[in-house]
Amino acid sequence: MSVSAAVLSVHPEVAEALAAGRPVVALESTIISHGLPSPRNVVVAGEIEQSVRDGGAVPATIAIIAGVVKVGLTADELAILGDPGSNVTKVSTRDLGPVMAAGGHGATTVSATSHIAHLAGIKYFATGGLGGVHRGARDTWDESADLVTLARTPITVTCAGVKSILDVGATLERLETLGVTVVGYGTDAFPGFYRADSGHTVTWRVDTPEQAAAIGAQRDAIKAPGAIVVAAPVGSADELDLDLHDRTLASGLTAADAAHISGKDVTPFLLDWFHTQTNNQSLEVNVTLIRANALLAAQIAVAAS
Ligand code: PSU
Ligand code: MN
Repeated sequence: MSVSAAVLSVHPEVAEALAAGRPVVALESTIISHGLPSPRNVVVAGEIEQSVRDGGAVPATIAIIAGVVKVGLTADELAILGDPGSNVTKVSTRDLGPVMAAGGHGATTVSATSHIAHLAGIKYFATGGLGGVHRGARDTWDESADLVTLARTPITVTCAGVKSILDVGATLERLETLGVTVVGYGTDAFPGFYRADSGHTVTWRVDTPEQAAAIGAQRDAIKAPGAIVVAAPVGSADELDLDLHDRTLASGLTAADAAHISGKDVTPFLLDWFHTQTNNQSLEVNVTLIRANALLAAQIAVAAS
């Protein structure tokens, strides 16, 4: 796939690894700019990249810096994304053109990151939790663009399921309709982001990185258009307490409603609500699970290479 270097700037370390067929894992940047509080976000961004390296792969964090789509960021670029004063737009696939045209900074969601990773030839991607169908979607029609992008983007994304702020059952139904393969990692239960078990089950299960890589290879062989979601639960010792989770979610949904939060602001609002209301316990769970996902994605990329 040829894309002008003027719009898609691949970091030399990433470009060399891709050219040599070495494992590379894409990472999103919305979690840095809109999912985690400053200044911890920049520290965590570095830790996530380190987890990918620990797993034996090269990290490629994706974002838009001054209108240019970057695949693999420098420390200075990570710092720009983490600074609340930088005016970083949350960029889903529909926002790519406008932010590039304006020469702005953009933090890419799972949707935009998957699209760019695939364009750059990267087949593995790690995140915290996918977006999906929001509670109340019957009235609001609020469904993350992550779902439709995953339907048409043949990558393997490692995550802790979908965010527990969502309607998880409805999201799983939509993933089925959209042709996205969902695989539990070491579990038959679909993970619940802050919680190991969402209360829903998965159709497919793998227990090793090799098994996950084999599914990706066969998907590619048969040219199935959609993503494979490798859903890895947070460890039982690291979960958010169930009562605290349910109470915080209920109060957060009420608060979002009262403040008339809608559209792309809903997810950042609820994540921030969790972090403040749980005294950062949810933040620690989020950091733990995303680092574990980054490590696992690297192990899958290594197994495939
Ligand atoms: N996972 C996290 N924190 C996040 C997100 C995922 O642990 O901040 C982000 C991802 O970028 C995902 C986005 O694509 O939230 C979904 O936003 P929305 O619901 O507006 O589509
Ligand atoms: Mn939305």
